[in-house]
Amino acid sequence: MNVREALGAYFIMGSNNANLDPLFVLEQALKGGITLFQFREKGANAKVGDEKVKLAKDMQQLCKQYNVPFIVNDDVNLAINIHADGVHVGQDDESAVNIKKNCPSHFIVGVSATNLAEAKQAVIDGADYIGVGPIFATNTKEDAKAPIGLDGITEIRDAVGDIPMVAIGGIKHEHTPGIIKAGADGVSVISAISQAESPLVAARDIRELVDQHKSV
Ligand code: TZP
Ligand code: MG
Repeated sequence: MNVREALGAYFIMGSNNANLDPLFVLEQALKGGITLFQFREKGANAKVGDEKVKLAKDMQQLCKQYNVPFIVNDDVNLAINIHADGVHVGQDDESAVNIKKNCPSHFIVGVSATNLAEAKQAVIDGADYIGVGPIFATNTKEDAKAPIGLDGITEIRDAVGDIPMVAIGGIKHEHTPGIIKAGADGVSVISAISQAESPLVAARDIRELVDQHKSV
């Protein structure tokens, strides 16, 4: 997988992020042209156990139909067990160093960074990409840190070299050009797609802006 390319229009969702059937929303987003999907099943009423595994597998299957890589948030064992394309971890999760040691070599490991020090450490730890943010204020993540803004993206980009990097947090489709100009390889969104009146149109709007502004 070309990680930098995959990071363009990165959709993240769990069952509680959508008001409609999450599988329907995911398929709409796939039809709209998302380039990567992360299964992030956490927070209020999140599915656990067999139900979580079933939803993950159903979503993975959909992603396969559209040739879009499927990444699991936090749950390294689930990612390995269902042969996901990778895992995304935050600062309080298993370390990227460990995951890299114990996972197949094609496994993509993404790490969240909320500031420059965390971003630099993620690179040292061998992350395949970093997710930086929140860029703007967001209600989707309860414990989100202070927004770093577009300047925060540029500051991190200047310090970490050319590691694939995606921006997250409070992003709407119209932010895409500015985010890419600031130094990110793409945008990752939850609510801009999962809560949109048409997830298909929302995904297509983001994808079109990514294609127009990203030079790969
Ligand atoms: N990490 C930092 S902000 C955030 C995560 C998971 C939430 C992003 O959701 P939204 O709806 O795109 O602001
Ligand atoms: Mg986490």
